[in-house]
Amino acid sequence: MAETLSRFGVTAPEDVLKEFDKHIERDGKSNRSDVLRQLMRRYVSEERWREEDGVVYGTVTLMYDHHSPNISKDLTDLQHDHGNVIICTNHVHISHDACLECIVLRGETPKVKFFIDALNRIKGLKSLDTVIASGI
Ligand code: NI
Repeated sequence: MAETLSRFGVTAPEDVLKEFDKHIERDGKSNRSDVLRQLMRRYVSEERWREEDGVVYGTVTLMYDHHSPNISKDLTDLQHDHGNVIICTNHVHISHDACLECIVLRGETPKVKFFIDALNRIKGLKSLDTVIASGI
């Protein structure tokens, strides 16, 4: 059966759109819609675990400048408060300023969710990427 498609409008900053198009062209992707559909599917699958019961496993990868005010202390305090869902943390000093941190998680969905939501509220993170596996 054919998929029913819906059309919607997207507003984006010009510089982001310009770079988006540059990558699409470089990667030989056919158009913006294809890439957006792919990103939407990934997002839906990434967020699905939040509605499931039971134990989930995954990682959170953070990038930040450790000179950013309070960030090192905030990250350490938060991880000490949520030790029950953290299996281990890998910290790599990428350069004089930049840090990469990968936190491996295991725990009941609400506890993992609570930790990730708290991480998202930490000021100064350059990126935060979550990969969670559920139903395994
Ligand atoms: Ni570091």
